[in-house]
Amino acid sequence: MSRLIVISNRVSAPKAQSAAGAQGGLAVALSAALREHRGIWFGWSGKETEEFTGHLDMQRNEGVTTATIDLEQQDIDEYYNGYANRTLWPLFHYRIDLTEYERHFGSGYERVNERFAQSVMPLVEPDDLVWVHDYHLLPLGAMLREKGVKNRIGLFLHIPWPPTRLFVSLPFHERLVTSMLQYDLIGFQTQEWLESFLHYVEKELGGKTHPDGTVEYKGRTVQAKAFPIGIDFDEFTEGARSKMAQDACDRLVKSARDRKIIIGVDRLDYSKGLAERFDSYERFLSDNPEMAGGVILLQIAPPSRELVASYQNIRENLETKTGHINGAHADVDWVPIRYVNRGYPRAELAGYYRAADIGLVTPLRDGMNLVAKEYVAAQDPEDPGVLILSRFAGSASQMPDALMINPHSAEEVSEAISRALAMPRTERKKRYEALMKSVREEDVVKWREDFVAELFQKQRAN
Ligand code: GDG
Repeated sequence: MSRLIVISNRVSAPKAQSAAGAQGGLAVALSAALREHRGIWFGWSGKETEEFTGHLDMQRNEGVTTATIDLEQQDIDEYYNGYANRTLWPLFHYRIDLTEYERHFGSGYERVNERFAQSVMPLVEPDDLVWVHDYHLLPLGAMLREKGVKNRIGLFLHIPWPPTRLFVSLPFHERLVTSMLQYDLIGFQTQEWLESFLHYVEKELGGKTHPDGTVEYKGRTVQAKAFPIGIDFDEFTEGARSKMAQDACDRLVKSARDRKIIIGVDRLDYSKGLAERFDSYERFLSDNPEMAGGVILLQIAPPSRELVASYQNIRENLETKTGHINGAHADVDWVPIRYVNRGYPRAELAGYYRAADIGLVTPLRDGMNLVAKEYVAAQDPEDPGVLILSRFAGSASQMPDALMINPHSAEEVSEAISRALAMPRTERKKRYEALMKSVREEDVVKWREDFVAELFQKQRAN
């Protein structure tokens, strides 16, 4: 078995992940992958240094070797808070209105990718498979190639790939995608994002693409393919059976005092459609006055990327909305929205999912969305809740038995809430069983194994 070198923006030690906090889906998925794989996880420590030295901090933690570097303040501003989160993230989530096209972000992004390449080089041995993650590091493979790395290198993109018409608004888009074609394998979450990428390569670069995702470009052959990510099913369901989960479930049910519970769990991010969700919930309350006092929405939303202005705006906006909705609809003994800006340990979260009659997952655009899968995995098989899912989440293509909605339509979401609350147990069970099958079978282990097997198979062709 080849050794695996995983490279991602941040490395988070497995231990830290069981603690409370806003662990993104990426960290959760990678720790699961690395626990069982002999290998190294390389990335930024999250720390700042006066002057970049490339010094590697190597640690071994619960079977995973991590190697991290520190970055300079300017690196963090331009690469992380700049190009990654002010340019690529909004653009790839179809929000060109929020996308900032600053040249110095682009040069900082290239500089940091170069620093990653330079620092990880000494760790790479001839038979290693190198697996790069996400939009922070799109040109890294090409930079490793320039330094003579001949290993098989794969990229997995956790977020959507935007339609060509939006993507071409990015200055130097050709250069970015040409560099990506130095990977051997490029993985996307869904067929839809894969097709957008192939469309771009064909229309804008004049590459030749085949129905199986093979791309031919200037003498190189690259494989592009969809690998839908899943949850760490065993770990998650074990947590869901724990005492901590049971206590959390009991606590929430007790505090709800026979009211129906709707749950939302999301990083505080504009792509998650939180403002639209709150509007839809208000629409539901207005359309169904008899439900006043009979339902609560628990929204758990740990803050993220707080140095980026659009994230400060969404936070303010949600605070205003919550205040407005609660002010307009609450009664002395009932508050319609419980809005919580903090993270909880995973097992506790599982308990809250289980207590909820509805899982409300309404992103405007999402690469996959693991919360939808976690909600299903946490349900009581004998009396499961109902998943309401945005058709714009990558997970929608694997979860057709959810109540599918358009998150932009408050009416549609409001009707779905009514339907879910009235749904007979037999229908809930039927839907749950179908959903659970894909959540169980298409889990993070399968995702990792499929990607690594495909990468291993690909003979480097250049
Ligand atoms: C990116 C893509 C893709 C949330 N609050 C708490 C908490 N979380 C955990 C959830 C879930 C994870 O964070 C969020 O994952 P998502 O998939 O929903 O979203 P992103 O963070 O945007 O992840 C996404 C993913 O990468 C994987 O490829 O699915 O499309 O955007 O696991 O449970 N965890 C804990 N406490 C919280 O309060 N412990």
